[in-house]
Amino acid sequence: MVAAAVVLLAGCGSGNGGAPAATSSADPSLGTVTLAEDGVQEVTIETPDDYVFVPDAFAVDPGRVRLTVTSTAEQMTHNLRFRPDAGPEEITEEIPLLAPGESRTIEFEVTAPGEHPFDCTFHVQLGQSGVMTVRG
Ligand SMILES: [Cu+2]
Repeated sequence: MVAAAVVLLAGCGSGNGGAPAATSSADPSLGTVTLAEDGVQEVTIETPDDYVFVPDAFAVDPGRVRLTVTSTAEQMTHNLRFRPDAGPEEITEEIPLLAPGESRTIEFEVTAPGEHPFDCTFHVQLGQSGVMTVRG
C-alpha cells in the first residue's frame, strides 16, 4: 500500500579544500624567498646552459628551507651541493644531476647564521658556485 520512498543523497561534499591554486608561471622573482603555507621558506634558482646559478646568492632566516633548482638549459647538466666543511653547518641535502629542463626540490633545516657556499660539482672549476646566507 505504502510505496517506499527512495531518497537519493545528492552531492557528497568532497573537494572542499579551500586552498586556492597558486598559478605561478615564469617566475619573475627568482631567488626571492617566500613563506609557504606550511611555514617553510621557499626559493627557486635556475641553471641555464652557462656555468652559473641564477641568482648565485640568496638569503634565508633560520628554519626550514625548500630549495628548487630548475634547469633552463638545453644541453648542460648541473647539480647543486652545499660545500662540505665550508659553512657554519653541514647541509647534506643536495640536488642530483639535473637533465636539461628538469626541476628538483630539496628541503632542509638551517640553524647557523652565516654563509653557506654551494657548488655545481661538475663545473665548480669553471666558477659555478653560489652562496646561501642564513641571517642572524
Ligand atoms: Cu654545472
